[in-house]
Amino acid sequence: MKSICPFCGVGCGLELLPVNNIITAVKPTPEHVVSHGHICGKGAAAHEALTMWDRIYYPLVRNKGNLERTDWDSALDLVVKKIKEIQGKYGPDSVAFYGGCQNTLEEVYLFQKLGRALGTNNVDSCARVCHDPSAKALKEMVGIGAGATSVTEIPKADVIVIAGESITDSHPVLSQYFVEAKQNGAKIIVIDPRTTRTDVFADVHIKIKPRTDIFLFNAVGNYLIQNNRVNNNFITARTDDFESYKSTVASYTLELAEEKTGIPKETIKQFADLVSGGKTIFSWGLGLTQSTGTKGIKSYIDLVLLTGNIGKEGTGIVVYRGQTNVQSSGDLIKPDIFPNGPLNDANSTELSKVWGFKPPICKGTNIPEAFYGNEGKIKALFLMGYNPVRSLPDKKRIENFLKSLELVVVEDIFMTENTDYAHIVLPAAAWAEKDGSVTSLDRLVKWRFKAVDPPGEALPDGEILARIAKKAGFTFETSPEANFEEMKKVSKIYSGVNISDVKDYSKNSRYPNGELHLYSEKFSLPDGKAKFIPVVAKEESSDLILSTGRTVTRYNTDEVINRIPGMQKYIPTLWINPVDAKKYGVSEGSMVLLKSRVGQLEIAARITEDVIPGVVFSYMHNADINYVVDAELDDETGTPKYKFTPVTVSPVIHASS
Ligand SMILES: Nc1nc2c(c(=O)[nH]1)N[C@H]1C(S)=C(S)[C@@H](COP(=O)(O)OP(=O)(O)OC[C@H]3O[C@@H](n4cnc5c(=O)[nH]c(N)nc54)[C@H](O)[C@@H]3O)O[C@H]1N2
Ligand SMILES: Nc1nc2c(c(=O)[nH]1)N[C@H]1C(S)=C(S)[C@@H](COP(=O)(O)OP(=O)(O)OC[C@H]3O[C@@H](n4cnc5c(=O)[nH]c(N)nc54)[C@H](O)[C@@H]3O)O[C@H]1N2
Ligand code: SF4
Ligand SMILES: [Mo]
Repeated sequence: MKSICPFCGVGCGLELLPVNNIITAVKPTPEHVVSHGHICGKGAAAHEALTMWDRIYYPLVRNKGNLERTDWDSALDLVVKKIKEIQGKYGPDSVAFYGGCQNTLEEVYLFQKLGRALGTNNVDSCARVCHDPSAKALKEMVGIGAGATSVTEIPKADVIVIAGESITDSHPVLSQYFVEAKQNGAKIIVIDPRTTRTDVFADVHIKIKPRTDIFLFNAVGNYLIQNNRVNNNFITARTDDFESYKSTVASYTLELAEEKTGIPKETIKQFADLVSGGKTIFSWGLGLTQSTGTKGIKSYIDLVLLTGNIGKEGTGIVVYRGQTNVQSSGDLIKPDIFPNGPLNDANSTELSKVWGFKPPICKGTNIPEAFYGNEGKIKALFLMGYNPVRSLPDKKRIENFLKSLELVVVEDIFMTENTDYAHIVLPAAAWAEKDGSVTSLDRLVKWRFKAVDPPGEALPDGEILARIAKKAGFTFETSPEANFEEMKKVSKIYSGVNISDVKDYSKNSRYPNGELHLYSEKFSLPDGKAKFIPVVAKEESSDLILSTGRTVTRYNTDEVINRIPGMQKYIPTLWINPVDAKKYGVSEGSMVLLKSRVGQLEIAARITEDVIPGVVFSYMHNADINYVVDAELDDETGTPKYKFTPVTVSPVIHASS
């Protein structure tokens, strides 16, 4: 049975081999238009988690402190009764619906529809903590909040810039395209404060000081303008606001960039010469979104416009979106926008014609606003496939917030750290146990086909949401096909996607209308032109910064991979440069105390030149790292700046007994 890997946004095609309702093996599907018969270790082992003993088999309700088995009707009656009670007491916006990036597109669509049916726009997904800065910058500057080219264009580029992303860890199957690009003679520039495995592709590695990327990009922009290396025809014909960009970057000299970023100006010049010398693809990951945030991405997209590298073969923008379906979560479930456009009466009325009810038009609360700025407003949370107690920063604060709520509903496939805080737990069917589509990081929409039945009484998330809606007096479609078609009626970008192409892995089913590279003629903004947005770099300094990120064998909060036999052992470490190790008296393998404004942790030191002095690094898969990571939020999107927490380290000295 065909399926799409449930982990990262590459969305590799899998062939599942079930025997007696158990998937015994996974093979790659050669015909898939992106993965072409490649998968990584996570995809190959994905099925092994499905049969683990602590899948949730039955609905559970907390009674005198313990979660106890109940039946579906009682559990869902209670969900609706409690939500209504709380909304009756505190108003419709006292309840929020968050999650869904490991769900299908149809489930995400139904989830936001349910929240809105119950009278609130408090709907959001983990796209918020991940690539919302990318979506926002792209929407404002080129029109659509998604990558502008497909990954299959990578081998056609002369130059590829990879900023703040480790391909070989986070999107490993894309490595094939970089190998091909190199064989074709492409030059690859990596911008990252760490040496990751992605360095094997790098012709130039810009080992930048964290959060100084805007100094780099503005200086490159200024250098190109000063040396007349910009694409004047493109700028004149296809963009707005170049003059204000030009005057903003005028003070960013190569010398200033060298001082702030720690990168020799000759290397910066080499970067500038390369991106203005041939067909270039600009790509990025969380090293920008969770570090310099939306502003950093804007200053990077300015370089795309300056060099006219968009809308043609072998050029454009690739955004390494994270989870299997996070692209469509970002497209469809947001508290400040409907799936058909801005929150206003006209759009609400248009939705009511399809939905049979009129959604409210006041802005909802997003995830960080609820968890950090709540001031008692949110009283109940419905979490679907979302594990905030592990994934949000300042973990102590999150624990206290979850404890303070009157109702926490958790809909998941496993008992997780999150279910410790749940009043009601709803057992969901996992990816291979249901049908539905997902949208990959390059806008490719593909279908997953059900291969096995869910365990116990677990149900597909879509079915659970439709049952809740029914109990609250609404009629929702349950079939994924019907929901896909309904979604197309309300989301313009998806309206041209054909479900039979979605089900055929050899077809290009990208939205909108199968376009490989967007904006060949005009941008999706009112006057058809792209928009320069000038950005001013902020001065920031700290003796030691904690950065967090990924490794190829683990996945996010580790709740799923950790269940796979053979993949369970994992010893968290803190990477520290030899210079800092000496400075702080830390030796290889010894325990150090890592401390920030919000918390502390003891962790083993790994002394390595793979990280620059002034930065320590740890994998985010460690359940406790977010006790130390601070909750500084991006000013435009609220995305946490997981890559920049001022910390101290010191050797752990235990008193001898
Ligand atoms: N194996 C695996 N794959 C995954 C995931 C996983 O958990 N495991 N998660 C998925 C998800 S949800 C996501 S969002 C993606 C994320 O994929 P990536 O974007 O690769 O995520 P990270 O490893 O968190 O961060 C990327 C890089 O940013 C660098 N960086 C930190 N600060 C800065 C800075 O200031 N400037 C620059 N230029 N770089 C900086 C870090 O050193 C790191 O190497 O991966 C997806 N794929
Ligand atoms: N320090 C630090 N923290 C970070 C990051 C970082 O770089 N550093 N990165 C952030 C990023 S980019 C992200 S995306 C978040 C991820 O944060 P989360 O989305 O909270 O983490 P996941 O581990 O992906 O959790 C997904 C949950 O969905 C459940 N699940 C899987 N499939 C299904 C399904 O079909 N139905 C249902 N109902 N549940 C399902 C899993 O069991 C799991 O509990 O973490 C963020 N946290
Ligand atoms: S690269 Fe991503 S989608 Fe492909 S098999 Fe690995 S985890 Fe799955
Ligand atoms: Mo993510």
